Order: sequence, then C-alpha cells, then structure tokens
Amino acid sequence: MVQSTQSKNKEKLNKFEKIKAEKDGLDIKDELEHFARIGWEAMDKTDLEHRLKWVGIFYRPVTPGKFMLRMRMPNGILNSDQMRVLGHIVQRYGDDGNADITTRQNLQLRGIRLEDIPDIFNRLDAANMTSVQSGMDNVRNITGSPMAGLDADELIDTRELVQKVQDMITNHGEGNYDFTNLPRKFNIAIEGGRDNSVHAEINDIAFVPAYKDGNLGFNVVVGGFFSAKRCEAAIPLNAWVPPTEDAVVELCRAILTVFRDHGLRSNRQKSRLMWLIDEWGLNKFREAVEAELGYKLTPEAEKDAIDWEKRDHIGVFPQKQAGLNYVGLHIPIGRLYAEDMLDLARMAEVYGNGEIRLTVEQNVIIPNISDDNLEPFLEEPILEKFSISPKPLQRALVSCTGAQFCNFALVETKNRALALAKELDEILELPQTVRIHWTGCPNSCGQPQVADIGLMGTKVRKDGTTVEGVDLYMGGKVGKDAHLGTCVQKGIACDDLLPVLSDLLIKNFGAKRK
Ligand code: SRM
Ligand code: SF4
Repeated sequence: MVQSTQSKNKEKLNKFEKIKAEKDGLDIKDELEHFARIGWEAMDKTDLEHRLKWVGIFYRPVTPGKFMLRMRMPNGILNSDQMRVLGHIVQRYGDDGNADITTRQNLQLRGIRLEDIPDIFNRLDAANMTSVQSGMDNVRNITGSPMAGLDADELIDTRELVQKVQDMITNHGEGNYDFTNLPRKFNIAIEGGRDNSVHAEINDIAFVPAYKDGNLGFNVVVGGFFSAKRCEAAIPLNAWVPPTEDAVVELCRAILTVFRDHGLRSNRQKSRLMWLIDEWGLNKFREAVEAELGYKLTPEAEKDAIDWEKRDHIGVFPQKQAGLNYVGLHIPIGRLYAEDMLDLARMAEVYGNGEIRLTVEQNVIIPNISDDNLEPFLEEPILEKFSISPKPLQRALVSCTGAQFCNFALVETKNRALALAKELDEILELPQTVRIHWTGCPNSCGQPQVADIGLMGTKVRKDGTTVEGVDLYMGGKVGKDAHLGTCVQKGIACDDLLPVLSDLLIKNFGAKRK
C-alpha cells in the first residue's frame, strides 16, 4: 500500500526513501543472529548505520562497535524486574555501560556489543520489553503523565491508552510493517493530568484532557515538532474524543495512515506531519482523517482542562491511595549506571510495589511507598546522589546526549551542563527553580524551546579560533498556556557562559549573589 501511494505521488524520493524502498528496516529483525556472528565491521553500511535503528540499535560513529539501544517505555513505566534486566545488560560493559533517561520518558542503553544482541533481545522478550521501531521513520516512545493512577487530581489515567496505542503501532512489540515506513519520525503524547506534563505542544499528535458537554475526554492537537529547519507548536485538529481505547487508538491509526500515505517524501527537511497540514490546509487533513476513520470527528471542546503549572515531581508526595506516597528522585542529567539501576530496582521492591517511573525531565519516581516505609527509604545512601531536594538550577536541568555519543553534536552537553549548573548554584541564591535545557545541535532533542533558558550548541569564533558555543533561547512556557521560547542571542562561547548566565539569572529570575 505504501509503495503504490509513493509511486502515485511521483515525487523524487530522498536518500532515506530509497533505503526504505530497497528493504524495510524491520526486515533487519531476522538478520540479527547473522550480524552477531559476522560482526559489525562486516555488515552492509546501510544496514549498520540506518536499518538497525528499526529495532532500536544505533551505531555510534563516535564510539564504533559500542552501540546504543533505545527502548520503548510506554508512559515511562517499568517494574523492578525490568530495570534489573536492563541494569544487568549494561553492567557487562563495565565503564562503557550506562543508561540515559531521555526527554521522552524512556531509557537508552550504552556500550552494547552487536554480538550480544540475540541474547539481549531474548532477555528483553522474557521481561516483556521491546526496543522495536524506536528510531528512524517510526513512532517514538509514547509519553503520558508520570503520575497516572497516583494523582488525586488526575483527570484521565493514561496508562492503558498509551500501552494500547503502542501495541497497535508495534503489533504488541513484534513489529508492524503498517507503520515502519512513515515519511519521517513521529511523536505521540497522551496527557491525563492538569499540568501538561508531557509538553503536548511539541508532539505530532497530543491528546489533552477536555470537557465536552460535561463529559471528560481529550481535545486533539497535531503537527507539533522541532527540527533544525523549523519548530512549530501543535495546532488544534478541532476534534474531541472520549477517553476510550477505540477512539484514541483508532484516531492515532487514522492520522498515521494519512501521514504514511500522503506525507511529503521528497525533501527530508520538510517531511514532518506539519508540512503536510500546511500543504493541504487543516480542513482537508481533517477530512482525510475522517475518511480513514469512516466517521465524522466530534468538534473540539471550547477549552482544555489544563489549568495547572507544570510540576517536577521531585520530593515526597502523598498519592490518592491513602497511606501511600511517591518519591521523585533527581537524576543529574538523566544518567544512570548499572549499580544505580540495580539499586533503584531493589528500593522499588523493598519499599514500594516494584514500580519505577521516568519523567520527561529525565528523573525517576518510585511510587507506592507506604507511610511506614518512607523514613527508611529516605535514609538509603543513593539519595545522596539522587536527591529529593536538589539545588534550584540542578533540579530543573535537562540535557540531550551531546558530543560524548552523538555525532550530530556541535558541543559537549551533559557534563558541561551539570558542571555549570553546580557552579551557578554555588554562587547564586535563587528564589525559584529555573528550567535550563541544553541541546547539542539544532535538532533540539533537549528541547531548548520549552525552557526558561535554552542553550543550543553551535560553533563560535573566538580570538581567531573556532570554539564550542551556544545560541540562547528564552521564553519557553510549560504547563497551562504553554508556548515555545525563541532564540534571543546567538553565538556565546561556552567559556563565557558562566558570567552571561549569572547576569541573566540576576536580571530576569531574581537571583542574588551569595
Ligand atoms: Fe532526538 C535525532 C537523541 C528526543 C529531535 N536524537 C536524534 C539522534 C538519534 C541522532 C543520532 O542518530 O545520533 C540522537 C541519538 C543520540 C544518542 O546517542 O543518544 C537523538 N532525541 C535524543 C534523545 C536521547 C535526547 C535525550 O538525551 O533525551 C531523546 C530520545 C527520545 C526517545 O526516547 O525516543 C530525543 N529528539 C528528541 C526530541 C524531544 C521530544 O521528542 O520531545 C526532539 C524534538 C521533538 C521532535 O522530534 O519534534 C528530537 N532528534 C530530533 C531530530 C530532529 C527531527 C526533525 O524532524 O528534523 C533528529 C534528527 C533526525 O531525526 O533527523 C534527532
Ligand atoms: Fe544529538 Fe543534536 Fe539530538 Fe543532542 S540535539 S542528541 S546533539 S542530535
């Protein structure tokens, strides 16, 4: 079906379309044993650098032979057994092994050797986890409120809906050829709380709680995305759906099908969903989605139910279940090592019910801790590393992968971000947290446009040489009335950032020198 639509389009296909037309990325699934035997050096270059991403395996030119494995974590939830499996996987790689919590509430494992993949995939399978369709022209991890099912003020528990949408897209983790050849990557979020925890506005499809005629359901927004060329907030589809599996899953399926069959495939810089909506106009797009669904969409509710500022969930909070609490731990720049993962798994089991949750701020939540268990939990040594009361700038720090592992990076991000936040926290007194997001290049994986202060890696000329620098973004507003920040200053050398940020924090965020 995809092929015939493509030929109807008569577009000149870009390099990636040709790669996909030659062989579907998902076909790689049956070749993993073979690759493990022959080794990555002997692999076909396109399979190595591109098609492996269809099963979540990323060749890293920065660390050849040490792969990254991007998981899927629907709604950012896993259990202690699963965390232990992942911890043991990275443990075998010694210093090369670690895991990053991503800005999509997900985990990426590092140091992976191709020869171990068959064994690793068997273990993931046994633990009911998958990494399928997590890279390239596929739907990324589906995000939901990290408080789903715990929050007394929650509007809709998104856990099952997120899982069902993932199951539809991935055929229950087996892989689904219906959606392995989209024109480009695709992001879906389902918000169930009142604080827009998922950044609905930066997803290709987001479901946002809204009351229509007294009934609770979702308004749907579409087309939000960031890219090096263009960043857009999602726009209303003018549709309201009830919070049922049928309505939500089928709408996702219909939108994905329209995108797959009609999305623009010639210029890869103009292939995200919003470019199709621009070309067609919203009405034609909406009609195409309705035609796919086989019924008319209900017009959107007048306003959505997002009326809270965004919470970061760090600290101790009571759950809606009497006598139970959740504790949000701050994970500096989202990085976990094997021993951390095993420790978190143990703690979730000993003090909670084994559940562990991840946030898009790259932190961890352990829920279901009884009142009696709180005190011993808070005395665990790991809380010195993963604090429940971090200093204001470290607390809200988010960073993409950057130059340590990512070949697109123009600068080192994570370590620099943390060092700078620590230094600023030392010299400044802040009346509130300030959300600083670092991203190593204009792809914007670290979402500088949603931050109070966003820093995007670039190259800068300083004293006659080219050095690492950043463009400065400001004005990102999250939670209710979210809107994107914009670039306010270009080309600041990283070496000059300490005084620049310190002045900015004093002038704009009420910071005082200590
Ligand atoms: Fe991203 C490509 C890392 C969230 C926009 N992103 C990449 C690659 C795969 C590039 C590569 O092959 O090296 C990076 C892998 C580096 C590595 O080794 O870790 C990468 N992106 C990440 C993560 C890990 C950043 C993080 O540290 O948290 C996030 C993984 C999320 C996940 O679990 O799936 C991540 N990327 C995002 C987001 C944020 C979001 O989804 O909220 C965005 C902007 C939102 C969006 O996509 O609209 C984002 N990543 C991109 C883009 C630009 C897309 C475009 O349309 O042009 C690229 C480049 C591309 O796809 O060609 C990219
Ligand atoms: Fe890599 Fe750029 Fe994404 Fe950072 S923003 S992870 S440097 S692609």
